[in-house]
Amino acid sequence: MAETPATPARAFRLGVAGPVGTGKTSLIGLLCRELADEIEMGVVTNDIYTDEDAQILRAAGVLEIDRIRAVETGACPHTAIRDDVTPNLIAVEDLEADHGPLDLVLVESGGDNLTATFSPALVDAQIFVLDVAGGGDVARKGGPGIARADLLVVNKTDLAPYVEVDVERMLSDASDARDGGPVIGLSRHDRASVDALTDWVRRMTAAVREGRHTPVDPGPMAPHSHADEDGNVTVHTHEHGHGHDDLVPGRAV
Ligand SMILES: Nc1nc2c(ncn2[C@@H]2O[C@H](COP(=O)(O)OP(=O)(O)OP(=O)(O)O)[C@@H](O)[C@H]2O)c(=O)[nH]1
Ligand SMILES: [Mg+2]
Repeated sequence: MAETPATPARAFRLGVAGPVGTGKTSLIGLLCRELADEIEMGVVTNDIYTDEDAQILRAAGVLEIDRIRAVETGACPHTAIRDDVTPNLIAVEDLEADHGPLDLVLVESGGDNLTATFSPALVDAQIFVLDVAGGGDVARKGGPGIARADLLVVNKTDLAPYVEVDVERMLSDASDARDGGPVIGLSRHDRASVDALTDWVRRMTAAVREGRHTPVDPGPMAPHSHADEDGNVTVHTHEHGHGHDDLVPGRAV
């Protein structure tokens, strides 16, 4: 009797993280535009107080409006992608219940610091996005997202001449920081780079579907601080088992 191909119980969850303004929403819009005809997709965005990124994607018409959901984190977005993933997990599960079976759900972290990483409890793989406008040295500085995300994207390569960045050098520094792990220089104006990105996502989607991919935690974020409305600064880390519950004003936890 012919074997029925195994159907995965749920969609491949792909996180997109990176500093503010590097092009995470644009990259997700690009992937929807390029792949929605061949892959069943959904999107979840994270912002502190708004659903602006979801609105941008809906307005761009890249995907059916109800397939784009927003999580308003109410706190720094990395809390929701690293410490308490529940609101995001619920958003992904709701999407799948309403539109499933889906092949791929893209989860965007709100713009955050250079070391924001997703928890493997939330995503199966993650893309970390830098841009050339952030400076040619950024890739060399490393950090868990740069060093160990499943894919590093150096975006907006079309802007390199204006910000005096040597793209080849930045890509080779990035590759060194990742011990040869995949790096793609991307510009929405450069067709070959868009094809490289969509190929990677296609291959990763197939690998997850066929059980050939094991999620890896890029590692905890570096210690960092937050200031509340009264200007009180709280320093904290994201070691395993320690979340914002452990916040102690004025000292690292
Ligand atoms: N020149 C150029 N600009 C780009 C490219 N990709 C994105 N941008 C622009 O970069 C700006 C920021 O893009 P977003 O996609 O909103 O960035 P983001 O990382 O989602 O931003 P936050 O969610 O606020 O952190 C926008 O003005 C985009 O149009 C690109 O390939 N080339
Ligand atoms: Mg965004």
